[in-house]
Amino acid sequence: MTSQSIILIGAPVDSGKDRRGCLMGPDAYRTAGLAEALTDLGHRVTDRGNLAPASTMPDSDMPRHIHAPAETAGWTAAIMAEAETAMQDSLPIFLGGDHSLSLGSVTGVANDAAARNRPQFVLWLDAHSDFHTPQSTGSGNLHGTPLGYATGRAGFHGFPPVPHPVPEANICILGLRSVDQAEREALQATQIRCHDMREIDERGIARPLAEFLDTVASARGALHVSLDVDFLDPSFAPAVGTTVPGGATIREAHLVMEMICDSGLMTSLDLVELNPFLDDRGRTAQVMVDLAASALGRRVFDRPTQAFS
Ligand code: HAR
Ligand code: MN
Ligand code: MN
Ligand code: MN
Repeated sequence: MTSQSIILIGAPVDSGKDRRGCLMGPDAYRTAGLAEALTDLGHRVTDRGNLAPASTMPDSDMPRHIHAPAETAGWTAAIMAEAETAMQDSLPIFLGGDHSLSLGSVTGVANDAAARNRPQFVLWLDAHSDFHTPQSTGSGNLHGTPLGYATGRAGFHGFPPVPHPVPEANICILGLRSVDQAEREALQATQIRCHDMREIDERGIARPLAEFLDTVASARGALHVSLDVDFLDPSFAPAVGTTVPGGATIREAHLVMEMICDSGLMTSLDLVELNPFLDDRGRTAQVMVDLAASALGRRVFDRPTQAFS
């Protein structure tokens, strides 16, 4: 693949849930050699270091059970602004941090796409659909809400406005196996493409992905990829607070990344939910770095693109 300018943006967000540890994620990716792996592939890599949250005021309209809403709103503002800047001339990789990071990354890149008159698409690789609003979440954990926020659902009091919501039809979720009742009902009323693990077992992972990538290509869209550690089966990726058995295998995950790379469509990437406190000798951090490298050109052999449909 052609050499790209890549910006690493550390976002040690740990406020999207109760269990602590995701704040160590950016440094775990650095320790596992992310910048070196991408440089070895011929890319120009700049590490911007870690962001800090903007300061915000609590909003009394936020439901009481929401965990750390003002802190997460501050992160959202800071990440959104940084995403827009980074998109000017580079491919940003957001190093999480828990998945509430994506309240800022997805909306920030979508603002950039709107300025360029390009439709924004999102590929969500996750066991969870993360489509809650602050009113629908039972847990009160905002890492379960970024797709709700990015699509413009109401109720995010005290958070930055979302001037360019991502159209539901432009979102594809792969890997689902834990969806709350309120999310299921809301999702079923949308055009979001939801592919659960049963469908992936039956059809393979390549076909639904190829269909989505074709749509992105036809629309000449920008593609944000959000990779949650728990997309993977916990036997390969134990370092996440919300393990759900029955996830993607290492090969399924690499195939996804290799197909994304071959498509040439990816314009931004999140690596989220890594909790290094729960890792086993750094192996989950290493898997995530290897997957990012696959998405950006690491190959055994070059081969022509295959048809899957
Ligand atoms: N749906 C559940 C909740 O809202 C679990 C959300 C867990 N989210 C993540 N990211 N780990 O996908 O609490
Ligand atoms: Mn998630
Ligand atoms: Mn998840
Ligand atoms: Mn309000």
